[in-house]
Amino acid sequence: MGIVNVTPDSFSDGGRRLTLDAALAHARRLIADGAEMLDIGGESTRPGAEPVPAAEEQARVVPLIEALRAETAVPLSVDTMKPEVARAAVAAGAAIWNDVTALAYAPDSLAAAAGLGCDVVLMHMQGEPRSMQQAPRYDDVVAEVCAALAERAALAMAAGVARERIWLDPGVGFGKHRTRHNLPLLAGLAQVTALGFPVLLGASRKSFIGAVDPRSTGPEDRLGGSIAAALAGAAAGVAAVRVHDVRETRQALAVQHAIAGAGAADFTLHTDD
Ligand code: 7PM
Repeated sequence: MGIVNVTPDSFSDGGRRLTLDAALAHARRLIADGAEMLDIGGESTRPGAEPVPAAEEQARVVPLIEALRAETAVPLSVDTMKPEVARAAVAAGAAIWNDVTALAYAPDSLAAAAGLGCDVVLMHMQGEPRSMQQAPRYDDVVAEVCAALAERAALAMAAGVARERIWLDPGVGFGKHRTRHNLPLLAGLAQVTALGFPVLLGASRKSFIGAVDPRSTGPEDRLGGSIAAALAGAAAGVAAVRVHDVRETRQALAVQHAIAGAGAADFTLHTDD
């Protein structure tokens, strides 16, 4: 799953069309690099970010979803906690509602997801985006994340979301201490996949990587660590990884897969292809 942000930057500042064109160009590149899904976000879910009003968020993501829908069959996901934005995104052609609050932000989120009939990603977060990194606490991070996700999945199903529509995500970096919580969570991912739902893992460029590697100079300098986390996820059976660097991640996964296959080939076929 490739990450597409539709947010004004220093180049496109003030220009809706420039922002859209930059995001569209980026989305096309991710597809060419092998993305099998795209996650489109209008920046409402960023820790510490200024809250973006629903109308603004919708005006950012809907035109991109419409433009992509017209040219690709790649499933599109919308990264939002607001049911009105999810509704508009699905109407525009999104197939997946990726909600970092696991449908807990608005009182009508669960019913909205059930009514939309789209896939939903239920991500774990302790606390709320503005304050979640202040003092995250767990006795057993893996067990508590699993219990919370199982509870949100049960609530979603009770509200009418079909079991087959539900994805779970451990929420790396969302109310987790950079090393004390994120690393054990990544080490224990097999317990999340054992819950029986497809799991999405988002570790790309996150700050725990910078905490492990003191040489890392910032988010752009975390590719190696992002790939290490994606490989750990694949080994634990996650169904998808949410990443910035699709091409490099696919290459790493392809080599991991090829090496795993080579062991068996050792005592069967001996060919070069
Ligand atoms: C600043 C801080 C900018 C954090 C962006 C982020 C996830 C997600 C995000 C995730 C799912 C990022 C995050 N992360 N949705 N949305 N899982 N399902 O690093 O891990 O992209 S936003």
